[in-house]
Amino acid sequence: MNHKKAILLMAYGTPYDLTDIMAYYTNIRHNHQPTPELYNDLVARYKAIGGTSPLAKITQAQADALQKKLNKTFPDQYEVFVGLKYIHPFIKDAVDQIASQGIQTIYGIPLAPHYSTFSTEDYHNRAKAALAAYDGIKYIPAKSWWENDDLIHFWSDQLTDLASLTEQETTQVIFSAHSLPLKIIETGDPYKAQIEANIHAIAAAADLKANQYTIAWQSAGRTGDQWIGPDFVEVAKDLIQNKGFKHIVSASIGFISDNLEIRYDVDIELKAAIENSGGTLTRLRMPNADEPLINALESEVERLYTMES
Ligand code: FEC
Repeated sequence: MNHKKAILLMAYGTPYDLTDIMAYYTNIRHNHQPTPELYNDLVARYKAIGGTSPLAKITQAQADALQKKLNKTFPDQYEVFVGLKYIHPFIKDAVDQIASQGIQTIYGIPLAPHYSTFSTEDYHNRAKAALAAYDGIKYIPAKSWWENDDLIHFWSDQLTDLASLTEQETTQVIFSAHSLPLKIIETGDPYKAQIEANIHAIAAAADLKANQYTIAWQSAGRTGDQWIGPDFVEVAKDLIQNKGFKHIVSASIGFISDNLEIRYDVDIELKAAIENSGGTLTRLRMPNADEPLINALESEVERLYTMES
């Protein structure tokens, strides 16, 4: 038996190169191949950001940095694993690896800080389904960790540093998170409420007044559903074209990593819409594998340890 505990970091995953896109997209669509139009549209977005997303490297860097930090604070107690939702190494692969090492306890942490039945609960369900093949491995899930002070201050510190910009009457901060189909929220899912509470907490920490920021949603999927809105591109255009704003600060607080939704949806699509309307865009940095994010993950490990004991 192995006395260590496994930290299973679970993330979305991203194609490693253009040839992975069909299988990846088919997995996202619950085993239905995308139409040629949808497929070509996604390929074009990856090509526009250089062919691949930085997400794969960042997810691994987050795991490596957390392992290093845990080794220092709690020597010989934790082993960090990565399991992905839509591409290898899948969550099941990571669970199999953990089981093969004789580890008896897993702390499951989604690399997405807000809880949703659609996103984070699905990570846990995949881990639990894989664990059904093994007896006696304890699984302790992290529900949501957006309230972590290091993470809140990661965002608010950047806004404080931009005070000379955000205090101008012609500047508006747009906070955004990934949209979800409205039908998910209507079942009582707390995702939207958590995102809004997170935004108000960041704004309060940065001393923003209510008229200095707006909440909007980004990256709605190409499905027939109605999604949570308003969409951040429409909001930004309206602020510049109709409300007298000139500068937009984008804070994409629903994500922790640079990925396609940041590099394409914000850096290309949102930027073009703003500039074509006569405005300018400043985007806040993402947490990636920087110290505040790794501190937040370590705090989550400590919280799960307390819950377990
Ligand atoms: O390669 C990259 O860097 C992008 C990775 C990526 C992340 C991500 C995060 C979230 N998504 C969420 C919800 C949905 C829903 C659908 C959906 C579809 C896509 C498609 C791609 C994609 N997502 Fe994603 N998402 C990423 C990538 N997502 C590609 C398919 C093409 C497109 O629509 O753009 C609709 C499909 C469905 O119903 O299943 C809904 C949520 C998150 C944030 C939480 C998390 O990271 O788990 C919510 C990163």
